[in-house]
Amino acid sequence: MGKILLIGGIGAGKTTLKQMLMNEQVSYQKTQMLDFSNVFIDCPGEYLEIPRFYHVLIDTSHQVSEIWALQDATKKRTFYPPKFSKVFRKPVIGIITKVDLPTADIKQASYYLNYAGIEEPFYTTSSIDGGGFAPLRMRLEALNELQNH
Ligand SMILES: Nc1nc2c(ncn2[C@@H]2O[C@H](COP(=O)(O)OP(=O)(O)OP(=O)(O)O)[C@@H](O)[C@H]2O)c(=O)[nH]1
Ligand SMILES: [Mg+2]
Repeated sequence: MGKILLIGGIGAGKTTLKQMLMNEQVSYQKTQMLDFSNVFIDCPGEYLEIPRFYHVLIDTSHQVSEIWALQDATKKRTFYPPKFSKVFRKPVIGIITKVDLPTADIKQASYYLNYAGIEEPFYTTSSIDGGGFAPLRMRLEALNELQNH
C-alpha cells in the first residue's frame, strides 16, 4: 500500500486524523518522534515548526506516495514557508482540521495552504462529529487500488 506522510504544526490534528482513519481509539498523545504504521507516517509538529528539522520531512517523503498537509482552522498563523510543498516530489494534499470549533476560519486556513503552494480543493475535517472523513477514506481506498493494479 502506498504510504502517506502527515505534516502540520504542533497540535494540528495529525495523530487524531490518523486514529480516525485507521478506526483506532481517538486519544490524545503528543507525537515525540517519527511514527510508522502500515499506511501513515506521523511526525511531531516540531518537524515543520523548526526549520532545522525540514530535512527529516524531505527525507521521509521519499518513502511515501502522498503527503497530507494539515492546517488547523483555528490557528491565526501558518508554519508553512511560502511554496513549501514544492520541495516535495510527491503530490501534496491540503487538509483543514478542527472545522467544528467556533473560531474556525476555513477561508484563512485555505489562504495559508495556498501560500504553501498547495492546490485546491482542500479537505475539511472534524474529529468531533466525524465530518469530512468519508472523502479521505475514499482517497485512501483509491490509493490502495492504484498500488494493487
Ligand atoms: N475540536 C477539534 N479538536 C481536534 C480536532 N482534531 C484534533 N483535535 C484536538 O487537537 C489536539 C491535538 O491533536 P493531535 O492529533 O494530537 O495533533 P498532532 O498534529 O498530532 O500534534 P503533535 O503530535 O504535537 O504534532 C488534541 O487535543 C485533539 O483532540 C478536530 O477536528 N476538532
Ligand atoms: Mg501527533
